[in-house]
Amino acid sequence: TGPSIAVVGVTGAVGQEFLSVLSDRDFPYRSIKMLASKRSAGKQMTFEDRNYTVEELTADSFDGVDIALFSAGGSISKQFGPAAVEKGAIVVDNSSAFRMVDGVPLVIPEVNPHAMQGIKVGMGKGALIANPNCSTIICLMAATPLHQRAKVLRMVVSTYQAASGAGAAAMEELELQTREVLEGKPPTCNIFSQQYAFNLFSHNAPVLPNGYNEEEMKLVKETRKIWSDLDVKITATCIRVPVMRAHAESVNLQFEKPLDEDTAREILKNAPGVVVIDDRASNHFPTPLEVSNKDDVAVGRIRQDLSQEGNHGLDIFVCGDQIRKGAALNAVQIAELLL
Ligand code: 11C
Repeated sequence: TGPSIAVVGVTGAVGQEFLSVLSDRDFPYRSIKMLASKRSAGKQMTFEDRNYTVEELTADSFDGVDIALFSAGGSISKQFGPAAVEKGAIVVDNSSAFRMVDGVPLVIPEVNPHAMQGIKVGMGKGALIANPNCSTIICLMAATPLHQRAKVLRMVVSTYQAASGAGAAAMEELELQTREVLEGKPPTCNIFSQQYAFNLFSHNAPVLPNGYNEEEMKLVKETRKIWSDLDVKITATCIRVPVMRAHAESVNLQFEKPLDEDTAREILKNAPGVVVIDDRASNHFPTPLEVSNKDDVAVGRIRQDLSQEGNHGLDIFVCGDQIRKGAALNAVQIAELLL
């Protein structure tokens, strides 16, 4: 029993994580299709003790599919997402292709589940739901509970983003380069144009005419859509750091109403999907390694921003697994809301 599922991009890092999360959460399904590009078609894989053959993604792949989880890049989503919807599937798309399209819900289940109200398996037609960018999800998991209490007027985000955001090949390149540098060899630069191991650099997304890169503008635009607040002021600087699979973000918040750090800590302790790691005495705060392979986003360094008067500002430091809450887990949570 349960819906018929298709996983698009099943051989990728997020595709594989979709399967782990479906299994971990005992997601009910009556059938599951493993879809990928022609290159991967025919590969054998095992999932929950059953053998599957990876099938080539075509427009006909979605006959009888109730929920399609997509993570195969924006152009594949644009090419096949609408076709899947046409066939009656509800597409949960992890790419940026449809996030900013009017009428497409952009959802973090803990933050704005109401945005996808009325969209359910069995409603008799397909639909498209977008999964936000990983850095937006991780930031808003911590910022939203505070926003709900004191209303964020301005947010300054600085990210420290992991290799996984650029895919499995970038993770492999980080590992390879680390070995090469330690052995005194020149690092192989296929995915990134410069040395990644023992270095950091501005995010590899294209830089726009306004000087921001696309990753930074995603944080700005997606937050406004998710919060339904076109006035919130946001600025961001996104950096790629040599970390495997979890992003870290420093977030400075300015509020309309005063909010003291103790109240903020209590709010965050009670926030779903958030854990507080904020031990000043032993200098223990969130790290990417501690949240890797975990569902919860960790927040710490919760402190009053001294540069803002009257408790109107806070600084926080957030870490979250990019592949899990930043992508696959969030999408599967959306799928749960469809049942
Ligand atoms: C990164 N956030 O960490 C990116 C990757 O819009 O889904 C995902 C880009 C996107 O590099």
